[in-house]
Amino acid sequence: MKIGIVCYPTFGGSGVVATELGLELSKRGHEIHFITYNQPVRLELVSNNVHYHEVNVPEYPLFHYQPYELALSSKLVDMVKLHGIEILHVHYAIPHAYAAYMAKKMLIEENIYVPIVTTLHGTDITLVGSHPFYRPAVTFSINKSDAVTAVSQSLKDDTLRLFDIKNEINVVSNFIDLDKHDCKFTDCQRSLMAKENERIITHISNLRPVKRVEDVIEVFYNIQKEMPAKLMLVGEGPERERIEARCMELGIYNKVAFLGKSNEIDKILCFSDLFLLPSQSESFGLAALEAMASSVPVISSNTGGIPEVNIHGVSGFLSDVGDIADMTKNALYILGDDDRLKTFKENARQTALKFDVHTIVPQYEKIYEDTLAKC
Ligand code: GMT
Repeated sequence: MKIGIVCYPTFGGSGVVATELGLELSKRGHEIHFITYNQPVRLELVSNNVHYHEVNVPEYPLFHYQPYELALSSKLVDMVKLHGIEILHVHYAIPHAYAAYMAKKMLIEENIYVPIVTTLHGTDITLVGSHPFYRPAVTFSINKSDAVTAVSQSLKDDTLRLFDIKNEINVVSNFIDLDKHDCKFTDCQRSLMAKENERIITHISNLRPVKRVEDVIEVFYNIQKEMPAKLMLVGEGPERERIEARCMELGIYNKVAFLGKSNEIDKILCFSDLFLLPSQSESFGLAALEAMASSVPVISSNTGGIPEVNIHGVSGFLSDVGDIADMTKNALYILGDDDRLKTFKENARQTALKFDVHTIVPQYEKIYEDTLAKC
């Protein structure tokens, strides 16, 4: 199939999922066209089957807001015509599903029919999409998609609760390439991160308020009082300054490594003993799955789709949002005994197997085939 993929090219989960999906589909023989405003961060273009088409938005000083949706719709029309793209898969409803619908309508005028698959990722539904200013357009574009998927059962339930949806929603989980998380680094590389006797705790996110990074700091503060430990904070975002200030205030700044946007996540996770994800809301929690695939147990909040990924008492523990005392207790339980830690590490990897790329990607292929067959 010739598949057009529209996504955000950033470090965020939806862009990562879209990119990994496109790369895996290309390995399975499909021709993939990424259409977005920057090259997606994890995109490797050294492949005959993978193409990247940049959406440019000309700056016009009269406009307070530059019309990205318009530029995207036009680019989609051009790329479908030029490359014979058969199906468009848009990741994150806003504004991609809306722009794709406009492109589809324009193409129909030229007797070209391109169906649209929309994947809902989380904040496009829960935080942003359900805002009254956006809800009518989001509802419309979900209902006008030819197929809709959500990355967890929890997100499907939220979508049905928050919007008036007539379309069927298929749950297709986020996935992971387990081979990419086979720890292949040396102890000498670990020694660059921490001393031998120190436990390594990790958090990876876009440091937005929804991630509750302040809880990560509080839990880590409690852990390091009980045992030697280091915290790896990976990612950039609006909370960083506040978090740095809090680390200074608590006197733990020298135990926290602010690693920024890193391309070495596999290495960092390879040496981690525990992953913290205390988010306020999370449709799936791809970062937790990446940790688990690297054999890192997860201490997380019990919210959204996380319980579909992190299994309480097996791959880690779940606590109520903001329950720092419970998260600390669970973290110390896992970290406090070498044999127990080893068991949780093995369980984490085992639990991640369910989300293997080779199990999940065929589900998308089936949706494309069924959608094309209906048109
Ligand atoms: O919250 C993020 O890290 C970014 C956000 C995005 O839209 O890229 O992530 C969402 O999509 C991911 C991939 O499907 C999910 O794993 C995340 O749980 C989800 N984030 C939220 O729901 C807050």
